[in-house]
Amino acid sequence: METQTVAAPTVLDATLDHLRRASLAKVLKVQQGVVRATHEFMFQKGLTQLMPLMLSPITDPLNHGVVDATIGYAEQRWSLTKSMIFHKQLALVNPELEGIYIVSPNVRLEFADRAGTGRHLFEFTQVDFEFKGKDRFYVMEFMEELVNFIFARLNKELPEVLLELRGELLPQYEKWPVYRTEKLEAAYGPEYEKLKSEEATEPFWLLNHKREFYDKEDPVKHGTYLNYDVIWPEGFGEGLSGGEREHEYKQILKRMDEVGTSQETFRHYLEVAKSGLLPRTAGAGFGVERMTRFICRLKDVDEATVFSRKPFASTIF
Ligand code: ASN
Repeated sequence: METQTVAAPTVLDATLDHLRRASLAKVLKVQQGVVRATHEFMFQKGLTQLMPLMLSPITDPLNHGVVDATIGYAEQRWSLTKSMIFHKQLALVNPELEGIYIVSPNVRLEFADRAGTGRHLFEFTQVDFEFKGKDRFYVMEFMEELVNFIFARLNKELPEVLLELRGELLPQYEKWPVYRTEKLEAAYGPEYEKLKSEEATEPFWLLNHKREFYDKEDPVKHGTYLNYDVIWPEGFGEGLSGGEREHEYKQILKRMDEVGTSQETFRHYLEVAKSGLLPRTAGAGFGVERMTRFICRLKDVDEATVFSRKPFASTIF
């Protein structure tokens, strides 16, 4: 007698399911709306758009470990871009550039422990922006205004899609609440970010993460940092990070020492800093797919991709 066996789904089946799923086209429309509105806002505010770079001898050392993504070319090592933080600072050495932004692809080969977070992709896009001579208050207000601008645009352009995907139109927010990491941690324990995000109904700011050397230490209160994250509400978690930047040579060296960053790797960047050319800047970057996820209330950020980029998922395209 013949037995019918059902073949186990292959990687190709899973890829095709991901590619052909019902909501994809609508999610992409929303994402396109986010990018279009962002460009419009940046243009109105006078920022200059830079094209992204994917390779450089230096890139963001990041606050957490990832798998090395470097290649050899022309007798040196080139890193795939993890963020364009240093190129933002260096671009602003040009005396005529004041505010810049980049729609920037980032490759971060996350370890397997980030596969199930719903928030991580090993390749994603961030809108990265930076201002000369501005401070954290300016950047935070800028971001709040940008989000209201994007949301108002989407409500106008795609109301039916929003109703279908998120069940309601997008809100307009007043000023976002501001919290400090150490206070939330004391109140909620180590999972403070997740717990507060789950409880929140509007985005909020989280100040003072001890992070990469380039985020400025408070010159008055040593050991605290002039940086900020946006946390999306309803449990969607972190959506932006940024800060005022270290730009003074001695302070950069001190911070590199503290966090264990190689001076050798950054020797040319350090030379620029030593010559006093690095301007005082502040900026941030938000994840495009994460914003799409929040807007569309997607379970996993990977639902904002056409080709899965979930850490360690077997992927063939
Ligand atoms: N874009 C971020 C910033 O401006 C850096 C990052 O993505 N790690 O601070």
